[in-house]
Amino acid sequence: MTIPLAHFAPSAGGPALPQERRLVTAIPGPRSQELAARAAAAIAKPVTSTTMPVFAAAAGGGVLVDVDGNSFIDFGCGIAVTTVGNAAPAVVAAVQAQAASFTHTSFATTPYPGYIEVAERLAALTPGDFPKRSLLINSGAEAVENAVKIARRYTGRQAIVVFDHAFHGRTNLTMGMTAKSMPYKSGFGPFAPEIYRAPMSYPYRDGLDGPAAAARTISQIEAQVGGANVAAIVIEPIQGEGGFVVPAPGFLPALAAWCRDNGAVFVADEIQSGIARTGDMFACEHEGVVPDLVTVAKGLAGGLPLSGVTGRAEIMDAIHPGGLGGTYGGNPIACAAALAALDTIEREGLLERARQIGAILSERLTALRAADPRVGDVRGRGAMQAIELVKPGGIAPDPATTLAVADKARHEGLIVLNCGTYGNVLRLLPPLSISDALLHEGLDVLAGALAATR
Ligand code: PLZ
Repeated sequence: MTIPLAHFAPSAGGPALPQERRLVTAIPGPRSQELAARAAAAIAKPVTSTTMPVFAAAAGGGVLVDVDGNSFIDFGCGIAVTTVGNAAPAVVAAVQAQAASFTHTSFATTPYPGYIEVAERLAALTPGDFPKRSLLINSGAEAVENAVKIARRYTGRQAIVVFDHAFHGRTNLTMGMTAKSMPYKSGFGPFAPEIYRAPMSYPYRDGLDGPAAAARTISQIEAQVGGANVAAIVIEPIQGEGGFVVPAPGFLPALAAWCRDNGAVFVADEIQSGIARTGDMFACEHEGVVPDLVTVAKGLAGGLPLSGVTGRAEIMDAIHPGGLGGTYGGNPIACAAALAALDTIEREGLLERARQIGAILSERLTALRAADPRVGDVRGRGAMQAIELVKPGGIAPDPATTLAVADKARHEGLIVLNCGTYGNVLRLLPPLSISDALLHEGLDVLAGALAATR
């Protein structure tokens, strides 16, 4: 796919921005430094960015331009959100048109067509050839909260099974479902009851194939929770914040089958992995897994806050009238953005583009691993891939090198995010609107940062 190189319009994002890495000041530049001082005086310290030291002015295609005019290659998409590109033209137009007609009515008060259209699209796009229903809300955590609510009401059971390295959000229930203590949970308890953590399949670290990993997990669930008590298994088909862990083939299908046999609801949390990111619309499709419920957010609405739960009609409709909702859920502007983002994926062939990006990432990252013993593992799918950094000679995590490499790359004009339970994973999440040239240049910057951190 080619990005049109129109003239530079400093206040406008979208693909019209010059598609180049260009550093014109030290990082951070003077305007970013000034904003950082204001942020420190006005914004709560715990929400301050620890990723990029610069402030955004415009973004689109494969770049983000800061307030000093520095242009960064974007391998972050926020946090895996602007999959169709930042300020994607169709999204911008849809948002402008919807905002000009009405901004809000509350779907429970006066419904509108956009919400229905998004639900229809999600029913068509999610795996499974059966009647489906959707609920739209605002954030990923809210989607996971609702999936749990629905599964408990439908099954009449309480236990929720989650996994090592899982991330499901920062609300009280989803904090409890999230695995990592710092920074997500430490000091924020007590957490909600009836959350049970089971072993994840993590081929690089456990060396188990899918069936063996599933047998271990299932025997733990049966012994410690009991099949008859499980309302739902909630799992990220490719884990996000926990380190882009891809379960061994066969693990997800075995868990889905166990849910079917035990009357539990199988929930795929596709908030980070879904909506074309992996080269399939949903990551669970890769293994033909059909979840009962799917949670979506991030890539769904081109950067606007919108999330959803989509699943089997009989499960979703088991809730009493008025039992699900929220003031802002399915906001009309966010719905218009989602329809435009989904159209963009279709019109521009972005599933195929995600696979092409995936082929380039795999090849380049595998070459890095071959040349550098600190790159222990390369994993992921499509435009969702990562390297795990370890101390050479073993698999001991190396978070210090990971931070140093990320910091170096960011100062060289690449937005790159870290993640992982042990803080030793660099994840690459380029927008599907990035050009091959920028993708390669971003990978060159990453390789250079690795070489400079020896
Ligand atoms: N489920 C799989 O990836 C959000 C959050 C980072 P919200 N991931 C990024 C941070 O520092 O909070 C996420 C996810 C998966 C749920 C969520 C939660 O989505 O929209 O952030 O609530």
